[in-house]
Amino acid sequence: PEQQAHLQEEVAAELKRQNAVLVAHYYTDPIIQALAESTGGCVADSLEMARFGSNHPAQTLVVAGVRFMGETAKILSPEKRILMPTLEATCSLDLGCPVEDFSSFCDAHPERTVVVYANTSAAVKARADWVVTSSCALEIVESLMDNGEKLIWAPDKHLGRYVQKETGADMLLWEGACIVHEEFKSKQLADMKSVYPDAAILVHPESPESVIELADAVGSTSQLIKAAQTLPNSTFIVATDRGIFYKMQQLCPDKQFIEAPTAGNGASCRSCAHCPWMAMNTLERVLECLRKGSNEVSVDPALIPRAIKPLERMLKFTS
Ligand code: CIZ
Ligand code: SF4
Repeated sequence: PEQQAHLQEEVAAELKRQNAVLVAHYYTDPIIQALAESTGGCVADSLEMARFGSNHPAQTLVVAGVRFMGETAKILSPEKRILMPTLEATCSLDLGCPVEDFSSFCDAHPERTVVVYANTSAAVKARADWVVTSSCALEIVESLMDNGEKLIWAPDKHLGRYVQKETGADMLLWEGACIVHEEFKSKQLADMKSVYPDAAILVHPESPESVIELADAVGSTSQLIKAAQTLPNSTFIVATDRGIFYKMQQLCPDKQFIEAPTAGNGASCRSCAHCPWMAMNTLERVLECLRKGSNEVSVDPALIPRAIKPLERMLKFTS
């Protein structure tokens, strides 16, 4: 702990010296989230990370999260220097949606509007009409549907299925999944609920449909944090990355938060309620990228003019 405190001070000093700002996702280590807060940066979901980064005057952003978050920051602010604690932190949704296959899929359905989740590569975003995150997907799809548009949705099939069910939109779904949320199991969740009958169940819609069906509140990370604050329950079973407990506990110190069960709880499961790529963001690596100016994010300049359009549409729609 003493060493951690020392590292935190060093990062804070380095951020100041370089006039840089730390932008962290809710799924990163609580130590990194606390540091982002105490140094004038932000802790948020991917939508608000993107907005904060593009609005902030700092010329250097340190993005603690996964690769697509750093790329999004670069696309929105090509003139800024974007550093990441690691460039190896990817996402199973991004990996499961290679641009060549995705482009062919889109080409086969030219009459459909292409909506992609933020968890995708810059090249996939460049092929899209809209980028959405889980906190604005329902509203954006609803408005496209009101406009009479038929959609292609990629890459998360569970979130896609959920949005389709809620809105009734005509959507062709890509077959991607998040390795963290896909592990939540409805049978075990129902068993846990019987042990905590008064608990409210909070579920991120990247989870399987059978898990979503048991939820008292379904939503993005920021929406689940809001539900934890507004629902009257004192106990919550939470089906998303456990990194979110930092913010929930901070805002609701008297409430109890329990991790929703996964099939492989224990040593056998690499991704049980915690994203292995988010976990690659350590305090040591935050300091190292700042000191060395290493792990600078680059995006093919040829992609930026096309990738920025669907991102800016999303930011404008939600502003
Ligand atoms: O699972 C993710 O990567 C999420 C929830 C991203 C986001 O929208 O903040
Ligand atoms: Fe991707 Fe899932 Fe990790 Fe989020 S939690 S970055 S969706 S693998």
